Amino acid sequence: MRAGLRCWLAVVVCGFSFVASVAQCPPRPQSATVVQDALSIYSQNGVLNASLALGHSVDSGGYTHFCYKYQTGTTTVESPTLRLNQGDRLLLNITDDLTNPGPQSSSAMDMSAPAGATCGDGGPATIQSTNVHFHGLNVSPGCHQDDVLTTLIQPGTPGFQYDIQIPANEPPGLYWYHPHVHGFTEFQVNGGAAGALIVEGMEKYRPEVAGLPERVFVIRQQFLVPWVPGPYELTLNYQTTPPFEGPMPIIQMKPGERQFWRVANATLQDFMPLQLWYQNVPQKLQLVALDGYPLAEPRSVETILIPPAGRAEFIVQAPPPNAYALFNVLAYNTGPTGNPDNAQPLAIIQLSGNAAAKLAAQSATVSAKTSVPQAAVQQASWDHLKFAGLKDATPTTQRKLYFSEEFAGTNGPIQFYVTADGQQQKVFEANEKPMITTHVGAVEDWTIENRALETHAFHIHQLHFMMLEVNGQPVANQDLRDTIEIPYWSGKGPYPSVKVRMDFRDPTIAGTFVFHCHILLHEDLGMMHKILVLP
Ligand SMILES: [Cu+2]
Repeated sequence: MRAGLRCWLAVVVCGFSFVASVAQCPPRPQSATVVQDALSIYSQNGVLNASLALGHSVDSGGYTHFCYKYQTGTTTVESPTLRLNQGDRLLLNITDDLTNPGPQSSSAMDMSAPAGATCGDGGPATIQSTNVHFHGLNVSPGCHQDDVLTTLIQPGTPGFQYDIQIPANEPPGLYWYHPHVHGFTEFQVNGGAAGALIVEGMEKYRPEVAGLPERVFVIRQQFLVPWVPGPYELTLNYQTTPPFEGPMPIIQMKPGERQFWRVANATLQDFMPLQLWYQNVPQKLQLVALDGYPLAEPRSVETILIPPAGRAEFIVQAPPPNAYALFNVLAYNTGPTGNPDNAQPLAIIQLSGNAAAKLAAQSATVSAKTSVPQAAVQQASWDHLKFAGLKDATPTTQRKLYFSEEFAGTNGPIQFYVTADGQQQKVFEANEKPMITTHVGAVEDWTIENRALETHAFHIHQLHFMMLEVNGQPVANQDLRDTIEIPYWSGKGPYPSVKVRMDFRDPTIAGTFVFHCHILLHEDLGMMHKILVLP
């Protein structure tokens, strides 16, 4: 982030009046208490039927909160974990309760309404509009499913019904949901509007996790002033974390216990190398899935890098008694024009027998879900899992894309671009024609370069892609990902790149959808384009 852009944004944002609104969001957990998982809600008889309302608050520190409110009895909770099985249907009703959510509805920040078809309430996209993206799900981009291009939900309307068919061959794992109105995604995700979605059945592909107590951790980020990269906090299941050592969220484990951790990076921009330190020594983690796709083989690692929007699922061994145990994020260098992603602890891990942990537990109960017993697990066939056989498929097309940035005018804002090679660099517009057109049945190898002095995170909707190469070298593990970091260019030498295989063989995903950088500021400023998959 260069100074020019920061100043421009400060003028834009600080020119708005921040209106203190009625607190709509439920209170968030106190810092330095026992971390609890979000409430899980489950599909029943093949259907998960739920209603969420998007609300807004400003906390005592001035941080703006956005929240997905879910009513359970007389209690309102935030961002429940949606749990479905392969082949289930998700009926999700979303209402928009936003009123004066910060920058007042200003015509300067209204984005043009999507041209052509509209889905939902229509009208202009403003700071008060919302919609939902189901990140990672290999589902239709059509209206009422995972359509972020034409779906707009406006305040004061009856709401909007999502009706999503989870494919029978959907990879089991951790996905997530968040708003995706172009121009305002960062603002709403910044405030915390993000939740986990789990397709059950990991133990059928990765039997290592069968019988283990399961934890779902969502790491979120909040800038003090959205759009102005500056002071921010990371939160772990909505508990603020200290930027340095200090009172921190407490994760409890039983002595000798192994737990199955499912971690989503729901930050706006943070590239997170995660580690577990026991007595200052990084521990081995057994990685079993990335981006909601089980690994072909589990992997023993010390560091798990999750780019913004990525997920990692791994097995953790409890620390020995009296060990000082931390769940840490390491620093990550995003390059000369990137944001500093600093090292900090996310939580302290305490054995549930410890006196301090007992004390903390008096006010809170850990809600670890115990997964199905090992004996009950039937192994499923990998041959039927989505994207099976992609490795041996013959690509029908090769493409090259690149990320780039430039100043526009004297000391003006940076422009952020993602471009298909041979086309003109331009920022995304709602009414643009697709930058790439392909068809159902295609298998394409894409080389994506980073020509900017800043790391970017490539994401495409509706499908996972197979990792083939990094910087021209074959990767050791051909993982299936939906979001991948592409490190910054140093200013000389070849551009850093990844080569991935895109699978358009499933007719479910026919339609128009997007690929973009998942640093949400970049996405909002137009580092995104459309792809059309013809039936
Ligand atoms: Cu970016």
